[in-house]
Amino acid sequence: MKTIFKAIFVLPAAAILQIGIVPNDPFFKYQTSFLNPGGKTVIERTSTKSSPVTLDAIAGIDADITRAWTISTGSKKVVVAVLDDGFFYGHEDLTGNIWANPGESGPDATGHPKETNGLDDDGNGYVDDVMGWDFAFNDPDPDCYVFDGMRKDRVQPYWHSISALGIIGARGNNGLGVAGINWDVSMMLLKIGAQGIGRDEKDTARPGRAAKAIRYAADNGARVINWSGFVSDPSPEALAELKAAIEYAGRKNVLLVAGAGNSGLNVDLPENATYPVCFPDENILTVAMIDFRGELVSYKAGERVLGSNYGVRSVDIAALDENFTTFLQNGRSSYRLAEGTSNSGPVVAGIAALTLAVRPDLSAAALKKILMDSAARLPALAGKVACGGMVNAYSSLRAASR
Ligand SMILES: [Ca+2]
Ligand SMILES: [Ca+2]
Ligand SMILES: [Ca+2]
Repeated sequence: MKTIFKAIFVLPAAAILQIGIVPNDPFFKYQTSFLNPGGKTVIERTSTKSSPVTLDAIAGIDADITRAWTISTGSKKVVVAVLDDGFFYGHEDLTGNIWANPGESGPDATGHPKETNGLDDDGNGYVDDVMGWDFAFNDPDPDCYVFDGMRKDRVQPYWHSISALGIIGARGNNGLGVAGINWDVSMMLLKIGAQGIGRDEKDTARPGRAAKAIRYAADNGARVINWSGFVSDPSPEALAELKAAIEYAGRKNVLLVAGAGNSGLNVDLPENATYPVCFPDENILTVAMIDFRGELVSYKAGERVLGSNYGVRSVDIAALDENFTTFLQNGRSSYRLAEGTSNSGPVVAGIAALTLAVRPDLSAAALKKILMDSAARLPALAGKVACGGMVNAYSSLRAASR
């Protein structure tokens, strides 16, 4: 029996922070995005060396996860597809929450494992797709070990996706690492690019790979897709193909959650449009990022002002971008504070999945409405994001439970 304890603490700021279930994961104490006690909060940037950062935080500016856990800690039955550039699925705190395609698992008629028998056992058009698929190299292994484009003689792991996986579904209350929003979940891994592709050169194939991946997710049981990325400079044909795939997913009740982007722009303006964020489709939920004071993230980089993209027509909701979660360092499991809308998006995707664990019958439209209607309104978000608020897991699960 794993230890779970409940408590309500009175805070120095005289505010009463309501705390639900606190898991036993050792780095949960740094997961301020899940439970923000407010005040000067010192946390570590990484798990591997001391590099403390002091947060000037306001109590309750968080995703209210610990109270949501009093209602549900997730379900393996909920499948979340993650689109990214390759996955370190061997991370110590992620194994166990990676999707196992039931049609490609277990022994086949001749006793060979369906996972590796070279056959398309479930007839879905993909051979041995047990975790998902690598749409970049067209093979069943969506791994993060790729040619880096500059030195083809060197193979190195790529890390971008790993924080999304940890936020959505690091194993919770297992006495190790961090807790994901979903202690239990099934994460389908869909690799749509690789380091070296689409970074230094125009990656014209990326929208097509994303479209295929979205259709795969919709056809193979995913209810939520997280895409912490975008397509840059796509052709009209490529955009149309991508939009058609998202509409297809919508007809299968799949919600696509996308980070709004980190350029600090009003993406409602045509010259700033970015995709998939600016598609009008009802089954897309787009996510801005806020800091621990509830302000839209904005900072100067030289002469430029960067930060969260926004726009009341194109951007729906906000979440904290700074999440202490899983990381990959020197090819090994580690943990660190991750930033950007690549990480605020997965907070919302994770809460969408947790909400479906409570109410699996929700349509994509109903799920999106619950997430937006139950968001905690913040003054800084008025006129910036459609619902004017930050996602709140407890309120979402309560609304879904009614
Ligand atoms: Ca198959
Ligand atoms: Ca097989
Ligand atoms: Ca853990």
